[in-house]
Amino acid sequence: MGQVSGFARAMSVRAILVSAALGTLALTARPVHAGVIEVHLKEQSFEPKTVSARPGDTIAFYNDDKELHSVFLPDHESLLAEHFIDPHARYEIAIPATADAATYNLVCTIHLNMKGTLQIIAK
Ligand SMILES: [Cu+2]
Repeated sequence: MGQVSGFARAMSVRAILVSAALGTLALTARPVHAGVIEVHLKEQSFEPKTVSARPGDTIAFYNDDKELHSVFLPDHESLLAEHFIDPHARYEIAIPATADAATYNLVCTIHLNMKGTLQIIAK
């Protein structure tokens, strides 16, 4: 009998420790808003066409096509200079934590009809 209650106590202590650990994880994860935003280059268009990102976020471009594409911000080359992405390859850029809210044209320099918008939204 004493053995059973000892076991039950050990289990409940363990449950408290686990929930405490999860609580700590949730607390430490919450202030970090940085995320990964996926943009697909598919059938010669950007999906989504308007990409919204916050300072600190990462944008992952995926070339889903069988042909070469590029990504380029002509108005903001220091953030994204022309970069070619092979078929089925991926390329990531990080939006600096200090970036200002702004809207930029996003283009593929190979396909002139392939246009999108990168919107950096305030934190
Ligand atoms: Cu293209």
